[in-house]
Amino acid sequence: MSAGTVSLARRIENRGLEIGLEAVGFAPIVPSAHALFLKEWLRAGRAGEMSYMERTAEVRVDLRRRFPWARTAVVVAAGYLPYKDDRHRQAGLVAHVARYAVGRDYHRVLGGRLEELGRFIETEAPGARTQAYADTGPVLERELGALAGLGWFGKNTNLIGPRGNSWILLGQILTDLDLPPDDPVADRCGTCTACIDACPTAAIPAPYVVDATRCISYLTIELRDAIPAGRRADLGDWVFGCDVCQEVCPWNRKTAPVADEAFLPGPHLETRRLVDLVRLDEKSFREEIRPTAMERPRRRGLLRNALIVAANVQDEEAFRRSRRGQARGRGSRGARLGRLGPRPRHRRRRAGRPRAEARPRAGFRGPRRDRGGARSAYGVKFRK
Ligand code: B12
Ligand code: SF4
Ligand code: SF4
Repeated sequence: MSAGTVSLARRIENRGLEIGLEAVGFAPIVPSAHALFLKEWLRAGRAGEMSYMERTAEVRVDLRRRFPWARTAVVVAAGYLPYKDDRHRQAGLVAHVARYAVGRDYHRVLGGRLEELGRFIETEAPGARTQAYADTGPVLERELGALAGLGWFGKNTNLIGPRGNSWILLGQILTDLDLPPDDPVADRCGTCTACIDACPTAAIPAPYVVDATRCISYLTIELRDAIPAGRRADLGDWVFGCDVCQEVCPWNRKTAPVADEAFLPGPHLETRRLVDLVRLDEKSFREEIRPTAMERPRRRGLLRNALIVAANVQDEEAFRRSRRGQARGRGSRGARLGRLGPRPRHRRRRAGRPRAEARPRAGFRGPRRDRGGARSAYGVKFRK
């Protein structure tokens, strides 16, 4: 590498730090060393309904298939830990929302910073080509992060990053510049298995493997349909995402919260209790939730999660005051809502059609208190 490219890399790194990134590293664009692992993961059905993972697998494992011009990935990490401990739970607010989602939508926050860094690169190296992604492209972001020396893969598969913790989000700029690669960091998990032992749903069947179909994060964020009855109790009080395998990681214990305003709790959670969330109307969703990462499962998915959590934590007021609770017993409407899942798009288009397809699945029973201890559709009992 010439002195020129080394100094350009340092300027890019410094600029990244100036605009609020925690670290910037450089990785060569090479085929994935774990291509077979990804393919096996997909074949075993661990991706569940995330069909985009399957569709883009060939590009993920070899970026040059879609970006033949790309030589280097400028990989960035942004620290996001908004607070220590369980602030929202303590305040009686919506208990558990993954910490990455309590602030503004990181796709936009990080996307904006990457755009700025991309412009800087193009100014410093006129004619350079760039393509930025923040969880939006067909990229194995953690593998690129590891290659760029930003951290190592924890056994929970999260990248444990530059400040020695995994409370980071990743993004990258692919460029045709040849920039000097950073050295990978050694794995420091050692004999620890805390994340594997603590996962409430046994979603980490082996070190470095996550079975998404069991993971609360997948069930509450990615799964579009109803959460299978046998999995509803697994959510516990997680309304959106899950942080357990990070909370128990000894590397995360001493992390200080960030001062970055973008990741501090926003109005969508500051005052919201579960009973408010189950009544979330379209207007509040549009105005308060949409600018955050919590918009991903759409309003219907959030309501689904909140109702399940209401049942799990025995919050009867929340259930009673929910639209579903109020609709219960009103024949077809109660029945229609009985599916407890966001209606897939094709069904929504035909929403005017009555009955047959609106009927709940066989065996559905609402969480009725008067059922004398029968297990509810949420997989939990309401106490008398
Ligand atoms: C699909 C996805 C999910 C799925 C599947 C998770 C998973 N582990 O794959 C679900 C919905 C469950 C999920 C959950 C979460 N996610 Co997510 N997710 C993604 C996404 C879009 C793709 C990940 C992927 O490629 N999965 C495929 C599997 C096979 O990849 P992998 O598990 O990383 O496996 C690699 C290694 O295991 C490695 N490998 C194989 N064998 C071995 C052996 C050894 C010894 C080693 C070291 C490595 C290794 O090879 C594989 C391929 O690179 C990325 C963004 C992106 N484009 O990369 C974000 C991303 C990984 N998610 C992220 C986050 C923040 C989360 C959550 C923390 C959110 C939350 N709080 O709820 C949880 C964490 C759950 C967990 N323990 O992983 C961040 C992770 C940041 C970080 N510090 O690592 C990412 C990078 C998004 C971002 N831009 O910041 N996620
Ligand atoms: S995010 Fe939660 S459910 Fe998913 S692997 Fe980690 S601890 Fe398990
Ligand atoms: S909890 Fe232990 S095994 Fe899991 S990622 Fe952290 S150090 Fe590694």
